Amino acid sequence: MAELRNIVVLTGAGISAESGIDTFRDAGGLWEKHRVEDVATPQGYERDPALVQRFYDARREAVQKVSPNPAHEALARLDREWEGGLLIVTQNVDDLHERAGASRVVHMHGELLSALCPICERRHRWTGPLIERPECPSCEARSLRPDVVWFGEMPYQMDRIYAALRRADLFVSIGTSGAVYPAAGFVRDAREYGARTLELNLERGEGSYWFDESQQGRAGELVPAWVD
Ligand code: BJW
Repeated sequence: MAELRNIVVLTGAGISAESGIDTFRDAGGLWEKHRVEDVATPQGYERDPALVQRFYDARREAVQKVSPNPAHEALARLDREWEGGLLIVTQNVDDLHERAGASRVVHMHGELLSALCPICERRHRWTGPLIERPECPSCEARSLRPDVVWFGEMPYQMDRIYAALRRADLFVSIGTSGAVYPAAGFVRDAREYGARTLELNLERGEGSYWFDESQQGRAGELVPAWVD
């Protein structure tokens, strides 16, 4: 194999499952309890902002009660020790990678602990409930929205992500079902650019076929074993 220098790691809800955060599409996951169209689309937010704010307020509260697990900790170790290029692209809106100590992290679907002004588009760190409709601290807007990416919206930092994929020698996907684009297409992009590809997931997913190697198991076991 060519020299390994640049790594891109993609993470999904499965990496936070062992911390006690619900995934979306597993049995008992968020999409069994809430309609996607109601809580994860701009149209749903327009129809009933209070319902959507409640959904994200509850998740913001839940995330503040849990801790990073051995998978987050192993990636933070990799981040500290790997001298080559590394980008951890997470689809997760929790802050467990950062709390474990990782810093080379991109939140392509936004962050629970950030609120976005729909008028001036400034971001504000937000730990309290948005249902209380706080005004924007920077302009005249009378409410803030969750700083997350809903269906039909453009994920964040795509230029930075594609630049890292183009340079990648290794692409590793952890705990994601591969059901949501553009993240689900990264494995094919990385392959085309010449990277080796590895999947670490509880079960084989929709995109497993595209990986050079696919390992099944819990992220809390597979990720430390891969990193160390
Ligand atoms: C474990 C485990 C353990 C469990 N250990 N593993 C047709 C074709 C192609 C695309 C489209 C299409 N029709 C529409 C689209 C576009 C659409 C899309 O993909 N739709 C699909 C339904 C088909 N995408 C979009 O609209 C996106 N924007 C976009 O495309 O803009 C245009 C564009 C084009 C080209 C380039 C760039 C832009 C936006 C998508 C936004 C997704 N938003 C959400 C909500 C974010 C906020 C929030 O958190 O509430 O993102 S939806 C939800 O799904 C969330 C997640 O990040 C995302 C992915 O879910 P994830 O992480 O994979 O979770 P699960 O539950 O699905 O899977 C968990 C996995 O873990 C499972 O496999 C388990 O087995 C495993 N697991 N325990 C290891 N212990």
